[in-house]
Amino acid sequence: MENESLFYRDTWVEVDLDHVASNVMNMKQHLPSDVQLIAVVKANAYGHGDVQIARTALQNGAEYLAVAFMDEAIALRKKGIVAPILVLGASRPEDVHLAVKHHITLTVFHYDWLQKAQEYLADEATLDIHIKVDTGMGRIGIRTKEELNAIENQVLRDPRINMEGIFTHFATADELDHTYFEQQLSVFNELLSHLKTKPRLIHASNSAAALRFPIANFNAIRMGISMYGLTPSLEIESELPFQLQEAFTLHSRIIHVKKVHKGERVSYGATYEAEEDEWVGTLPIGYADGWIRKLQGQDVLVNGMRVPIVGRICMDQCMIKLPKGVDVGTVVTLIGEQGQGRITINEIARTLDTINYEIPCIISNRVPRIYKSSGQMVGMENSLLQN
Ligand code: PMH
Repeated sequence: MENESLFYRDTWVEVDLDHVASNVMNMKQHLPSDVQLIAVVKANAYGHGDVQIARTALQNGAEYLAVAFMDEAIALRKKGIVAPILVLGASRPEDVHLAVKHHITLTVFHYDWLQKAQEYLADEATLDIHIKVDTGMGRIGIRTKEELNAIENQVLRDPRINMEGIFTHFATADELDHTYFEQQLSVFNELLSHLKTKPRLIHASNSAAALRFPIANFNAIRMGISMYGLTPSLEIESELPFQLQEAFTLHSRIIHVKKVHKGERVSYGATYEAEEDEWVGTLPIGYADGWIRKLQGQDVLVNGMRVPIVGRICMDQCMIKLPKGVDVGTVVTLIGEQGQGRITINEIARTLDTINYEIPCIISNRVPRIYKSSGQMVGMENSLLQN
């Protein structure tokens, strides 16, 4: 690896690809052998890095990839991924030629969209589609058998369009109460019964449903959050059929250490006042990295011990209170294990009053991602210095 492609600021994410591999393998083992695994790698693989996660998932049993929009799919193609990719969200009808060119599968969720897309399709083109059914998520998708029939008839008459799949999405599969999940499932089954031909792939389950409800497997599931080692919700954590292994950790190094005397202040607003003579360290991470101001007061790990962030978090830096003077360059773990200490993504989500999904997504591309396998660095992504 050339030095040019490294990074020059001491803040980085480490992604343990072995953990991703084991989560995928465990899910594969949990599923019947005829159920395919679609690895959801949208949003830069939930902040972990699209191509590395895609490759790891494909090498460990995933058959298909899914992203949110076409740019994400094209990005994966440009990085050499040849596996099938489904765009889960909306694409523009006028962009169908790009889907054809890059062998990207598009989601059809409205009859008018299909008609417009047909106008833009070249005669010799082949477009793979999955139909999206809205069974209660209320986001995108067709809702009636009339719409489904209209789309199916239109597709069957057009040799350029291959209806490869049909799918829906659950709104509450991660909740203890199964009622709404069951309602959605029966709406989906009812609509499926009106299809003239069953497409090759029928899928409904996200991680939570795939982990909990075999009845909703059909012949593929879409694995997102659990591939990254995170529970779909805290309330179902005790029900998980296998141990998930968190892949994403966040680290920095202390760049400055000083003694702050009693009464002296720290950071914008001068809101933090030292109650006694204290050691304060500065970290090169701030809200522009996604380490947002609401994390003031959150602990980080230094020499395996918890210490708090003090004063306001700045754009690129923040300060921590140290029990004693430590060396500049000391590694600080903001998410992950260090010695006896551990800070989980769920803990950060709790501090921010949000869900674990949001945490790796908000750590911005400004923070380089290092990839590890068997404890060794096997890759690196620094979006700032790419090309
Ligand atoms: N399928 C669709 C259509 C999705 O939107 C998502 C996640 C998944 C599968 C994967 O779900 P999982 O991560 O729970 O396994 N989508 C989102 C979302 O739009 N907001 O949070 C998660």
